[in-house]
Amino acid sequence: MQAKDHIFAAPIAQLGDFCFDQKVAEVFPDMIKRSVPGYSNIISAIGMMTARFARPGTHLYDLGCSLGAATQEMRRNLTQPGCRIVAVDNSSAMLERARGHLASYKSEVPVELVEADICDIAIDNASVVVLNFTLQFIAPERREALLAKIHQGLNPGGVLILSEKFRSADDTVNELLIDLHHDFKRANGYSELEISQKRTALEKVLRPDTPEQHKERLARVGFAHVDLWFQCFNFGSMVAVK
Ligand code: GEK
Repeated sequence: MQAKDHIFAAPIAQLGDFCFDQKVAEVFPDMIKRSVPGYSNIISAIGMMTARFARPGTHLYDLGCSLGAATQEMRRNLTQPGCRIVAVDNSSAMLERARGHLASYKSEVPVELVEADICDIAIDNASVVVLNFTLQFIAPERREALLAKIHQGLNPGGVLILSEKFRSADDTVNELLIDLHHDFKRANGYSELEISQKRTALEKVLRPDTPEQHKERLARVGFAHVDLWFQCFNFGSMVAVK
């Protein structure tokens, strides 16, 4: 049974900034499924793209891996020999649980779990890189350097799968997508108080870009082929091929 997310259910007098601590790690699978429209579809598609883009003897990266949901899907779909998956997160609570989660499946594919800031790690000989709802937590001024490093570490023909919460450049559409997302959360059992407290806690730590900003930046760092392959309300996923 998955632990249910009640983190913002009671009034919190001093609402701090959201962080990925022990409490969040405990309820994370429930939280992300009830909060991110399309999450399960995106995880499945990460597996499908891994099967297509992984090359023998290369590295695959899951950056901001949380409990390793994408890592596990990559591992399950990897058929090429001599590969290694590197899963990185800077939350020790997340990584501890990811280790247990990944150990509960049988697999021959080596997975290295790394506790680090994804802006500080080396990326090399990569065929697949996943940023599944992680770039949005990186300070805006550090995003381009991180994407440039990923582009440099990918082999020609390699892929980056970038999933994000988006902002729409059109204010009216932006409000509509935010409202629809809140309807989605209500339909998944979150109360008005939970929705509004989480919104406040995320305000400073999650600063979304528009799909256009993402596309322009990915092209600027050198990706030859970039497009959105999925969107549901203000959440979506892009594919960028070197
Ligand atoms: C999934 N990809 O289930 N360095 C390393 N990790 C970071 C950093 C950083 N600078 N900043 C944030 N994180 C996952 C879901 S969750 C998305 C990703 C969400 C980590 C943070 O600790 C958390 O585990 C993850 O990025 C973001 O497919 O909660 O909305």
